[in-house]
Amino acid sequence: MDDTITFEVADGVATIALDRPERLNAFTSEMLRDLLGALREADADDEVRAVLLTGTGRAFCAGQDLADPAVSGENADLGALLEERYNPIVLTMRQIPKPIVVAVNGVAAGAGANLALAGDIVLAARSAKFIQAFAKIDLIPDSGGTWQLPRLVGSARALGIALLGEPVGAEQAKEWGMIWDVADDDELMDVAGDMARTLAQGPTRAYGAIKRAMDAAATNTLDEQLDLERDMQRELGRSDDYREGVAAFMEKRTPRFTGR
Ligand code: T3D
Repeated sequence: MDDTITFEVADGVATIALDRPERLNAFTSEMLRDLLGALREADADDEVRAVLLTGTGRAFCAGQDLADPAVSGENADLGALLEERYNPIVLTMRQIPKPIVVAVNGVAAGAGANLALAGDIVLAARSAKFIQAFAKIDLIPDSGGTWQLPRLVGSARALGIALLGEPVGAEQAKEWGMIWDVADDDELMDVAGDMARTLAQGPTRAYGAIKRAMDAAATNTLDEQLDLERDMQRELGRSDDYREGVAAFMEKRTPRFTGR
């Protein structure tokens, strides 16, 4: 890894920070490679039960670094960049069974906004804003933006946000259902850290199944979804964590989930 991503594991939480503050954490190819590596490391490490993704400095991420040779050369192939770098990150974020909390500490623009929205629980600092900056440079929202936005906020708002490219403030994003919650700027990391640590103590098998089921609902019929719920519930009903959850409820104590 170069030094544009930081990765730390503590209390069952892998904290990944985009760390190129002098460029508002805009992505270079190497940084994208390292972000994918960090997500895969978090997935593979049994000690990690939740992921916290954030940015260093005043921004979350300004999207693709527009000065990077991968996008600024005459023969730049933006499709290849998406295929090789951005798309695997989005898919990995959705496929990792561990919950991903995103703490949007400042502006999130372009692919930076859409990678934030690929998380499971998105918390934003009150001063943060989300900008679909793409159309301003003759591009479409990528990194899953055209998939996520209409699902989150409905097509009227998604189209307005994408066509106009205007900043959507944190409070507005919450009101529209784009994100989970807003915290005061100086409290964001405490709130996000507490949430990630709480999730890390939780029933991780159920969390993974919840992520899969919610995503599957985008393409399943009701019939198919009911079948999926039945199959998942059958499997979860045989888990140690299910037995522990029920026992703890009956005994009025805090459950001790193990992920088995
Ligand atoms: O290859 C492809 O294009 C395919 C993939 C596309 C994915 C994408 O993400 S496309 C969208 C790329 N992102 C943008 O278009 C956003 C560009 N940035 C901005 O609009 C603004 O910087 C912000 C709204 C994010 C923040 O504005 P502000 O006023 O708070 O800060 P600033 O002064 O504009 O930026 C601070 C510095 O960061 C500045 O450098 P300087 O003047 O101090 O030397 C600025 O140029 C630099 N910076 C900000 N964003 C980028 C960037 N440098 C390179 N690439 C950036 N995306």
